[in-house]
Order: sequence, then structure tokens, then C-alpha cells
Amino acid sequence: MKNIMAVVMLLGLACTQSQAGEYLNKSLPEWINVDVQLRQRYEWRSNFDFNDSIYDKDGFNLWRGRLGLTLKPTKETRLFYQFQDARVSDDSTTGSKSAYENWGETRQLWGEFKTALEDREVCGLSGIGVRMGRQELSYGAQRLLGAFDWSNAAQTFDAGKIMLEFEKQKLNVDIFGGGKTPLKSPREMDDFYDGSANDRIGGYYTVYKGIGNLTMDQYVINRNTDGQTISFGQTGDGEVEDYTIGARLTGKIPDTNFDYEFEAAKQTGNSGALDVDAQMAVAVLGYTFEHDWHPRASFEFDYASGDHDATDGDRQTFDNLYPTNHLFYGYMDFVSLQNIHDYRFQIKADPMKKLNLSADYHLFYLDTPKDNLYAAARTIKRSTKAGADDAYVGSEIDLLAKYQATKFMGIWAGYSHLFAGDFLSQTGADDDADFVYAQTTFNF
Ligand SMILES: [Ca+2]
Ligand SMILES: [Ca+2]
Ligand SMILES: [Ca+2]
Repeated sequence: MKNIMAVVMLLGLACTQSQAGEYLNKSLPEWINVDVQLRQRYEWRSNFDFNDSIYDKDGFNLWRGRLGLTLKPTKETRLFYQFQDARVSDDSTTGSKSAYENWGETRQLWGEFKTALEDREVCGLSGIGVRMGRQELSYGAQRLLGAFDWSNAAQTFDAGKIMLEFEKQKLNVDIFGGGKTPLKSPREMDDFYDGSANDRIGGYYTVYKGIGNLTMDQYVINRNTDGQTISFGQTGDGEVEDYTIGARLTGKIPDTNFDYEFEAAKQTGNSGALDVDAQMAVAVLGYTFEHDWHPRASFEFDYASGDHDATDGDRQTFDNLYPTNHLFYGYMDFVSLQNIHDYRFQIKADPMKKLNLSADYHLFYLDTPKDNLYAAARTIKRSTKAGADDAYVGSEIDLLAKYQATKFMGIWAGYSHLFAGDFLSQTGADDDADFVYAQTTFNF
């Protein structure tokens, strides 16, 4: 009852503020913009340990408020500040929820200078920009670098990036470097550039749109966890310095209703005493039917290598980097792009203009049962055991309804179920798991 009251109060607040938000921006000078997001999600999780004999049914509320302020003092400069308050309530039973909380934090604070070169063009370079400060780094489909918005606390980087634009060549190049923003205890401030996350990245990402409807991306991302050990494979922990070299291609097959996406990456470097020798590949093929409901059916295959040999001096487990994994490998977040073959079948449709329904079915196999099952957070969800020889983790069904109730308010409701498979049986408990959630978001 308390929850319902809180939601009703939030609704009331949002309705008044939505008008206020619009009104405020209309009455503010053009160089100032204010935006507000309020999000509430109730999650109910059952048996996320795959073990019926241990009780872990758990329901809780996730609350998140964001306030953004954009200043554009000149045509070429932009300053952005975003405050975030992320909290958990009604947290009844199992496990720490500290990963979902970060109170009263500066989530983003960056300054940007961007200018067109016009008649000063050099080598086709038509525009150049710099953005410095705490910011999101989000590229491609967010399989390796993303804002991880599903998460209550989400993720940012204390970083800098240079943006190069070659307008005639239809080419954009971003060069970036920085560190992952530390997520300190909810009460403690996440200091700027303090490096305590011990997780640094650097690299470039290019996007080329010069051929028909194709978008071609190419990138190199370096990760360095100097001072932090990461658990991979059978042979354990080590500081990571790896390089991910990849490419991505998206587009539509001309004169058809087919769309596609391919991405592949090779990874080298060091992981503790081991050499890194890993790769990933993704293929998506979709078909949109000509019908008022815009039904789309798609098949997706996600592959990432795992460590098949503990003694060969190589880490074959792919490092998933800093992704938004929730979008891809099942909404229960049991799977990441590490040691996996995920066969995903999806159908979705809009039976009403503001209503989107989707149903997903996943078949999860490990690349090798000699390596672990890694959760969406890249932590080990289930350790492998000597003698495990069945790669089948299980299958998952995800049902999701999204309803855009008003211009400002969106409601999501979802149900998911995991059918446990033989890899889980061979390595421990193997009971099914359930997930129910409802999320309300206000944006204005
Ligand atoms: Ca249980
Ligand atoms: Ca904090
Ligand atoms: Ca190996």
C-alpha cells in the first residue's frame, strides 16, 4: 500500500512538474535548458540462485531522480551538469543492493567546445570538438561501451574526447580516454578523476555513412585495470590490459523489409600472467511486415569466446568491457558477451500507437563448459567445475509491454522465466528462476 501511495504521489508530482518543466524552459533564456527524469521500478526476483531449497524470493523498489542543466553561452560551447539520486526501498531479503544506490551524486559534468572549420578545412576535416569531464561514453549498439541506463546507478567515465567530423566524406571519428567513474558507497562522493575505480580506457571509434544506407563502424578500445584484478576463465584473476579491435555494419537490404547488423572484434593483450587471445561476433537479421502493427521478427546470434584450456598460457575469455548488456542477452541479466553462444528469437509489434509488445526466446550455450557462466555485470554467475562437459545453460523467455501513456510518462511491464539447463545441473543447483517488473518513467 505504501508503494502504491508513493507511486501516486510521484505521478501527481510529475504531472505538475511536467507542465512546470515545459513552462520553465519556455520562460528561461534560450541558452539555458532544464531537463528532469524520474524513474521508479519495482522488481520481483525469485530463485536467481537457481536453488529451490534456498529461499531467495525478493521484491524491492528502485528510485531514480535526475536533474539536468545545459548552458549554451555561445554557439560553440556547451556546459552540462546532471545530478542523480538513486535509491532502493522495501529491500526485504537477500543480498546487498548497494550497486543500485548512489545518493545525491554529480552523475555528469562536462564542458564542450565544438566548431565548424568552414573555409579553414584541412584534409577534409570540417569540424572539431572537445568534451572534457564526467560523461557517458556510448558507441555502436552499446555492446562494448554504453551508458547502462537500465541500471539504477548507471555508468559514466571521467574522461576526455576529441570529436572529428569529415562532412564530405560522411565520416566521424571520436578519440577518447579516461577512467570509469568510481561508484563509492551511496553516502560517499564519487570524486572526479581520482582513479579509484582502477579501470581506464582509451581508444577511437569511427562511423562512416558514405555507402547507401550502410553504417560502418570501426574501433580500437584499450582497457587497463592496473591495481584491480578481474576474474576470468579457469585460471583466475589478474590485472587486465587488453586491446579490442572491431568493426560493425548495420543497414537494410535495398527494396526489401530486411534489416541487419553485424559486429565482430578481436582481443589481444595481457591478463595477469596470461596472453589474451579472444574474440566476439554478433549477427542480427530482422524482417518488418507490412501491417498497421509494424510487426518485426528477428533472429540474433551472439558469440564470445571462452577459455577452453587452463594450461595453454592464454586467456580465451572475451572481455565484455563496459556494455549495456541488458539490451541483448536476456532481461534477467544472467548472461554477458563472455564465453557464450546466445540464439535469440524476437517478435515485436505495436498493436496501438503508444503500445509496444515484444516476446523474446533465448537459447544459451557456453562457448566452452570449461569456463564460467558470466552474468550481465561480467561477474561469475556460475563457476565451472572440473568434469563439466555440457555447454547448455538453459533457455529464457522474456515478455515486455511498453506503453507511452503521455508525452512525459512511459510505463513498462515485464515477465521473464529461465529454464535451467544441463551446465547448471552439472555444476550445482538447477532450478528455474522468475522475474517480474514494472517501471514508470517521467521525462520532461
Ligand atoms: Ca532459491
Ligand atoms: Ca557516491
Ligand atoms: Ca587458456
